Parts: sequence; structure tokens; C-alpha cells
Amino acid sequence: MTKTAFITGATSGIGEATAKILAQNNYKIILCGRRKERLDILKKELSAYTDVHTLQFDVRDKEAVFTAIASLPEDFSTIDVLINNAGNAHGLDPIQNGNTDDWDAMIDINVKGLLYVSKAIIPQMKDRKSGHIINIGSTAAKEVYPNGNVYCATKHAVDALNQGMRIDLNPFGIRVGAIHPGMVETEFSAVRFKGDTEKAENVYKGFTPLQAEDIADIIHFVVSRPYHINIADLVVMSTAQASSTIVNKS
Ligand code: NDP
Ligand code: 8X3
Repeated sequence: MTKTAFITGATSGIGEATAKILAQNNYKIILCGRRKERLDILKKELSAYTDVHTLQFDVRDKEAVFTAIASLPEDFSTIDVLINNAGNAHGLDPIQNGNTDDWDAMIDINVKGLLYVSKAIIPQMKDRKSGHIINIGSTAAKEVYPNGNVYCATKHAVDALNQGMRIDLNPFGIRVGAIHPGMVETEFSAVRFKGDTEKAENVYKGFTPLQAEDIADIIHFVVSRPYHINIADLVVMSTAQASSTIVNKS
């Protein structure tokens, strides 16, 4: 039977690439994000493969999250796979210079947004005793790097929530697992550096970083395993990267 995947942060990077690969592999897709124009373009493109529905909301807005998910039409209302991907870093400053608006954004989006979306979708998975939740963490969920302070804290929280969800949802047969990418060349650094494209491009210079499609391919692998297999926690780095700070650059 055709499965339905709900993807947050589908307007760019890892979420967009995941939407594409899942659409090409016969999943019905619910695309989420704030940028409506991008949602519309992607919907048009993916409709060549599958049925697509878009939901425009900010994951920080609790009411908007619940309203959007409650508004899903009947044929998109059964969600088999939830990919909690929406998130970003805002700023890269030592803690003593940190911008409190950046801190709020990261905590509200990466942690609370993930919780709101999960809270809205888990009940139906629990009732059906089936479902699969993929939480996108980061290598920043496993270690802390200089100036990464609050971003790393939010991703450590995602790691903890991933474990907590797996424990609490275990009696209901719901699979929960995290994928923790290293450096992936997406809009991530442009957002982190607030549109400074030169600074953002420099992050990925001198080595071959991961691409969004690499992570999407792994997500497809994870969700297509037989039901008795749950890939619980997966760290993926480019070959050139050994840790958050050790990158073999030419
Ligand atoms: P992008 O910046 O390319 O994509 C981020 C996505 O999140 C966009 O689709 C954006 O959509 C969405 N998003 C951001 N803020 C909000 C919000 N407030 N409400 C709803 N959606 C939001 O980055 P990536 O694809 O790289 O990032 C995806 C995930 O992967 C993030 O959780 C990130 O932390 C994680 N990650 C990224 C790594 C990297 O090196 N790139 C490495 C490890 C983890 P829109 O702006 O339209 O709302
Ligand atoms: C993103 C990975 O190391 O660029 O989560 O912050 S890093």
C-alpha cells in the first residue's frame, strides 16, 4: 500500500531532496515549510510522480502547527512516516557574545518545533500502532564545537528526544530513529551567517562535503527497511570529515 511521508523543512536542502527521492519511490508526500512559492514549485515537480499536499506553517507557532495538521484532507490524513527535519543554526558566536534572538530561534525551531509537530502526529500513529519517526540531528548532537554552543545544545536535545520518543512509543510499535549528518552543502550556512554567501560558501571549500541527496538516499534506505528493523541512531560524515572540527582540507 502507498505510504504517506510528512516532511518538515521540505523547501530546501535535506528536506527537499528527501521529498524528491520518496516521491520517486511511490510515497505520497506532505511538504511543509514557510516559503509558499518553494512549496508550490516543488509540489508541481513532484506531482509527476505521486500525490502531493503542501502545508505552509512556521514550526515555532504551536497553534499553526496543530491547525495545519488537523486540516489535512482525508487522503493525506494517515501519516506513515514523519521526518522531523526543519531546523537551522543562527549565528556562530562565543557564548559571551551570543545574540539572544538567535538563541530563541534555534531553541524554538530545532527543539520546540520538532516537539509540536510530533505531538500533533503521534496520536494517530499510537492509535494505529504503526508509524516511523525520523529525527534529523547532527554531529552537533554528539559533540560540541567552538562557538556552536546553543546550536549544539539544541541538537543534543534532539538526540535526547529521539531516545525518549523511542522508549515511550515502543509499546505502540512505532519506529523512532535519528540521522545525524556532518557537514552538508545546503542553505544551512547561508542561514547561519544571515545571507553572507561568501562566508557560507567558504565552509564547504577545500573538501568534498556531503550533499542533501546523500542524506536523502540514506533516509530512503532507513524508511524502506522491513518493519522489524529500526535504524535507531546513525552518524554520517563526509570522508574528509573526522569530527566537527577535524576536516581534511586541501
Ligand atoms: P536548509 O537551510 O537548506 O533547510 C532548512 C529547512 O528548514 C528549510 O526547508 C526551511 O524552510 C525549514 N525551516 C527553517 N526554519 C523553519 C521554521 N521556523 N518553520 C518551518 N520550517 C522551517 O538546511 P538543511 O537542509 O541543511 O537542514 C535540514 C536539517 O538538517 C536541520 O535540522 C539541520 O539542523 C540539519 N543538519 C544540517 C547539516 C548541514 O550541514 N547542512 C548537518 C547536520 C544537520 P522555510 O525557510 O521555507 O521555512
Ligand atoms: C550542522 C553541522 O558542524 O556544520 O548540523 O554545525 S555543523
